[in-house]
Amino acid sequence: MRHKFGIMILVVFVLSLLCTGFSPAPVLAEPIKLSYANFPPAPTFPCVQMERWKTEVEKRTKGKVVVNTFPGGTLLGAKNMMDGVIAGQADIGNLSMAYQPGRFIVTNATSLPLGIPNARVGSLVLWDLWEKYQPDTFAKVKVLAMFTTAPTNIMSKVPVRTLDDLKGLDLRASGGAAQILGAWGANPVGMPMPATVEALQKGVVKGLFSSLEVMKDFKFAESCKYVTKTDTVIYPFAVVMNMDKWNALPKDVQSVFDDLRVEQSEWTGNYMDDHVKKAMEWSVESQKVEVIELSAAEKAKWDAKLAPVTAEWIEKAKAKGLPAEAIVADIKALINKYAK
Ligand code: 3IO
Repeated sequence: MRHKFGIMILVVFVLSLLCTGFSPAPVLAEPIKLSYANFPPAPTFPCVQMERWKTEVEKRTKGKVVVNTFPGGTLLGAKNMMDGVIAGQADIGNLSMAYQPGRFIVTNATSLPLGIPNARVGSLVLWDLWEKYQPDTFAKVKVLAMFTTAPTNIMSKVPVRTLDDLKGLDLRASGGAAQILGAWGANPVGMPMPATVEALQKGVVKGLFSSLEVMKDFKFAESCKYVTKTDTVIYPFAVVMNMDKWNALPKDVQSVFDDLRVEQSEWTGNYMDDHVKKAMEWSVESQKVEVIELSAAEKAKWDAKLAPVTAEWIEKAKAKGLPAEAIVADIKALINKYAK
């Protein structure tokens, strides 16, 4: 009896081996489906880069991975992106780090006034900085990309030609960019970018301080007829993935995602730089926007107001136990490296 049972087990074992061996499992396998949340509307740059990433991933994994994208805050909003991804409400999420300045202290140091000249350089600098310091705040997620906007400028309903024009002016900005506005004497009003549309319509703010591609992508040129060129700080962004979902991916898929990280970050920087040019051509030609350039003397006054900003950040970051001077020195060195 025992002997017969043993043979049965053996037969079942051999049969099951044959089955797995001959079944066309890879062809029949369901694709891995990943959700990707984003906070602004589909035509804006964070979503354009999301669609580009989706296309590349689906192509490079030969259909093994399918990415479902959720623009416009339909899955997660601007301020709960990081926590939502950690909790698994979305598998992947794109966030603007300026909305939680205290949470992303190291990476937000890229929005100090240190002279990042464009989004391509900003994105490469941010990536390297993150990789070097690997702040704890990202310990619970897999980082898939980091990029920055182009430098920020003032978009407003009233002309801003001098620091006096700026004094007490309500302008929308977040994080490091808001601090810059404050140092100039304006009144920074914090809110995520998508909320700015209504705030401008209702007159809650008179303009905003951000990268200029939003003039076209959010149609801000229809109400903000003035742009004051300051080319000051950037806004840093991150794309993060739920850690359990990352760990569950097959190795070959992980390699595709890993290989895309720097490429995607630089691609987004280049897209942004190019798109700012196109958006401003449209704004000037079809929306009659006036571009105000500060005179050298006026610019010197604006720059002087920013002189203490970095020193103050260093003091605060040091008090929190961060190697603040090294972080600032690294950012400067990386700007030199990539701006050449
Ligand atoms: C931004 C955020 C969402 C959509 C387009 C955008 N262009 C520049 C930004 C950065 C910014 O101002 C912000 O609030 O993160």
